[in-house]
Amino acid sequence: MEDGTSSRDFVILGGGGHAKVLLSLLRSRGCSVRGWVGPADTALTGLMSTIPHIGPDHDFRAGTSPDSVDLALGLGANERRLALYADLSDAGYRFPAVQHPASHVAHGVALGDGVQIMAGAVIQPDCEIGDATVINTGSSVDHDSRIGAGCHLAPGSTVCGGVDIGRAVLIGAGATLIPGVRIGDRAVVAAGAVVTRDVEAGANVAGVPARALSSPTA
Ligand code: JB3
Repeated sequence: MEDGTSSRDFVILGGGGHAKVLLSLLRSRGCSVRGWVGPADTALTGLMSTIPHIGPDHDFRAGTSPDSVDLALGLGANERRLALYADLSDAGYRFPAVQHPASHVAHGVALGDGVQIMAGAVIQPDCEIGDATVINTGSSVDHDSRIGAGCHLAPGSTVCGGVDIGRAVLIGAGATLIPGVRIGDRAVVAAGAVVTRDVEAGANVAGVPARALSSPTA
């Protein structure tokens, strides 16, 4: 597993709140961060203003060869993060999985490229985490669960054992998924929901127990 200790400099895509948490993670691993890439009108705050703005995406790509840096996806929005990941990895850029030192990843866990495991997160044995997925602050994924590409488990969410989550799914802060449930692609589980039954692709569910708020968009 990649632990963020690559010898290449990192460059962070995005300069908002998620990028800031990622910068903090990379610093905690002793990684060198060259700067961030994205729209020039991004309002920087606090920690983000301690690294240079390299420029917008096209300037970065024109000026930086894929084998000279490692990239980190500093965008919280699932579809945009996944699109940037696909585009830049097709162009040959590398996205190492990164893990905060105060997180725990157990034996037999498979991490895709660009996976981010934030402080306090726990992943129990034999889970699979897809490319460009974020396991955010203090969330947990229990044994034998499978999470697809481009998902976001927001802070404090709990995924029990043997859960299957599709692609580009958002699990809101503090939500709980009981053992064995299946969540379809692009579904949204609202903060604090308790999911006791399978959720269809594109559905938006909330409450305790969670119920659909809208028709699936799939
Ligand atoms: O709840 C938590 C712990 N984190 C939230 C995170 C998951 O999502 C956080 O509180 C925010 O709500 C949100 O963070 P994020 O993604 O930083 O959102 P925002 O503050 O809106 O910033 C989006 C960033 O993406 C900005 O820095 C933009 O510059 C950048 N961005 C947007 N489009 C892009 C592009 N960057 C690049 N390189 N390319 C783009 O096309």
